[in-house]
Amino acid sequence: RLPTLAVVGATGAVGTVMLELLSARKNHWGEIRLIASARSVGRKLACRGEELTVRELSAEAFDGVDVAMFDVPDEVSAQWAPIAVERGAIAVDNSGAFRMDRDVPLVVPEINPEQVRNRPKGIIANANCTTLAMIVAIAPLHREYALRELVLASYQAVSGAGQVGVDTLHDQLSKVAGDRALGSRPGNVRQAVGDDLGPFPAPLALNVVPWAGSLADAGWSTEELKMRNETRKILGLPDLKVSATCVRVPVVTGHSVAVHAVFGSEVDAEGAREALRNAPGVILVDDPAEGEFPMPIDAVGTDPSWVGRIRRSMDDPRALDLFVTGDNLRKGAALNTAQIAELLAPEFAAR
Ligand code: 11C
Repeated sequence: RLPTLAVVGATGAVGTVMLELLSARKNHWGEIRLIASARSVGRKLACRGEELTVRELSAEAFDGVDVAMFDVPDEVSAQWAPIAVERGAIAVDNSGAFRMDRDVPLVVPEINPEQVRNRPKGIIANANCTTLAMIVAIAPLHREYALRELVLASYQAVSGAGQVGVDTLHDQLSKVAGDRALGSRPGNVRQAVGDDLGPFPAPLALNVVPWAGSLADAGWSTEELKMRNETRKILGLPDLKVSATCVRVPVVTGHSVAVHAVFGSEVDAEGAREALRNAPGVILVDDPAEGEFPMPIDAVGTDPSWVGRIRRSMDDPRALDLFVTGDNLRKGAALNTAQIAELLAPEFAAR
């Protein structure tokens, strides 16, 4: 039989992309049930050509559900994913609530699909969007050259902070548009933008902000720690050295990462390109002479991680430098969650 799927957080930025993906991808599902918080109850949303009515998040909403996807804040997942499991569902969670739990696999279908079976809590976690953009390109290089260390700088889009992030950037851009004096004197961009910074600690228009997430120990941000910890877990390399600096940029959708990767053996740029050309979930866009680079304005709305600027380090024959861009709402969130759920669907065929 075709399993019943619940989409929790159906009205959010990721939930909206999820409904598009469920409509466009090969169908694996019988009933699709849309669930959200009380304020969205009764809203009608299109999915697979049908109009579905949003139901309120409650324990009963999970009765009869086989797979429940969660695209909600950490605290909502922490509370409700175990309730969905109690009611008989497998939970696929896109929040950070369970990713580092030893009893919860952190799955990227191109890298460790077998881990979906190893789920003692009935929960499977989806990685952070910045980690996902980068890791799909790093895993094939790790298989080729044995990864030892990553030095990362992210360039993260505002939609990583949800629809409020997108609205904030567009509002700020309209405030600064046309004034050619802005950005040439201290403080004048802040003044033009005003006090409404939305979810960000500083203006994003005409600026970059070296901050994403919240403050953790010793000056690191939670986003930087996620990149380190999740990369180690997905690749099964608990001692991998990872240093990340996470930066928010005035891009709507598409997280990018500049990567310096050190390996156990000597690398060459053409060998790396060959490994990436054949890798699932990756598209190689690496022709600077023709102006072809991985960039968010091209990667948005597409499934793969776009990889380019591949160079062997001038000072270390075991190191590569490269640039990766991926749609943070698709592979970074909804798509990877959908792919995990699709790995589960065949389990229900025989029931
Ligand atoms: C951002 N990466 O761009 C974050 C959003 O752990 O799933 C996703 C946070 C997470 O702000």
